[in-house]
Amino acid sequence: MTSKDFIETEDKYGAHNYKPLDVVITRGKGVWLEDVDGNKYMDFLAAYSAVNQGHCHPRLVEVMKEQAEKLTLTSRAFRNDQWPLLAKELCELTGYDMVLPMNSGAEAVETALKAVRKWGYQVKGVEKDKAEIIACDGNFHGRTITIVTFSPEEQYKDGFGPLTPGFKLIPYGDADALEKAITPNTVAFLVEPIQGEGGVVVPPEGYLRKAKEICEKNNVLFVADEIQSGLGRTGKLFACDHEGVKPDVITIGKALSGGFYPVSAMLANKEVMSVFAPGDHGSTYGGNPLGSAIAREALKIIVEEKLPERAAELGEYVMSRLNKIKSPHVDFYRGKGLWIGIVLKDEAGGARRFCEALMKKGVLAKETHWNIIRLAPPLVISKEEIDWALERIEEVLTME
Ligand code: IF1
Repeated sequence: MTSKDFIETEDKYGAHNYKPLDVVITRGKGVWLEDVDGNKYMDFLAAYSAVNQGHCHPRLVEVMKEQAEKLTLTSRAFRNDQWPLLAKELCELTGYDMVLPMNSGAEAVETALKAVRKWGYQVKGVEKDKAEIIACDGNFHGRTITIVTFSPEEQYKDGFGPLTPGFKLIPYGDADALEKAITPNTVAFLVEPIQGEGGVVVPPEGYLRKAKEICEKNNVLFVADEIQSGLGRTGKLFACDHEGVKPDVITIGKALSGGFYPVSAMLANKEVMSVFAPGDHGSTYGGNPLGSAIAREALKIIVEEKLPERAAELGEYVMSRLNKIKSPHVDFYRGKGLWIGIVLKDEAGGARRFCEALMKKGVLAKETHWNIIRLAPPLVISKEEIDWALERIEEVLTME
């Protein structure tokens, strides 16, 4: 079958809930991808930061094979010998007391929403069904009905009502707005420390610290969604680490399994996690031995291969090189670590044509909104590979 055949088959039988670039990938190794026609591409999206460890990391292939031959799923009706070790290792790495495992990122966020609501009723003493959660304009936290309720993107919720009550949106990066929005019924503030879908939006310096202080003062839980920003992408293990902020609750996913298997989690201290009693929440696959074994190894790779440090160093290098490009189309660059948004001028005619031009040159990147090119390669990328990509990025940014 050729690319064209695969595309036709997908479009005939698969739901049309995406509009992907027409490249049909069949294999991946490190930062490299290969399509069914034998063309090679460098991956500058990294599956939205799920493959920070690089495609088909040999250590993950090994662990996955080994565990798959041994035991894959018991459900949580029984215990297994991998989940306890993942839980312990995650808590030791992150400094949280306890962890609740799920599969997708959206499920981890849903878990956090349930936890903070129940905390509000049981611990804070909010009246039944009155809990309020504050989120930010420009957010992306997933696609469930409750999560799209507070999406700023009309399309994400249009046609899916009735939606879930109890959410309020405030401008991102504005700590005063947070202070003003809090009421006695506010149980939590949910925030991406850097907004991904928003277009790699880095909030003003000190914002997270200030927001955390405001939350503490008002007995409101600070919940950081680190599903995309966490696990090395921004140059630290968590994006909140840049401001020395330790959220009350964090959600992680994506790179937690290095692209091998959907594994997500919510982390918190004992006070918050203790609101969950047996039967309150769960998932058939959450904490399964296959996913847990993979996640344990994926975390070890992040630490042992110093992926956050690499992201910090190489990110700075990419940013300095980008700033030297004289492009008629670029308004400005922003980002942290190996997570960079190239914000184009209105006259540039949108980011899609630049991403398509990059694809023709062998670099796969994806636009976000209409005018932002997002760069987020796997964190195992070498300086030589970055130079190779930058050459092509420069060609594209300086084209007509
Ligand atoms: C898609 C975006 C990126 C996330 C944060 C939770 C989730 C995500 C901060 C949910 C997911 C994804 C989903 C993916 C595209 C992607 C994305 F453009 F849609 F927003 F990365 F920028 N919190 N982000 O970024 O995690 O349930 O998907 O595992 O196609 O929807 P999930």
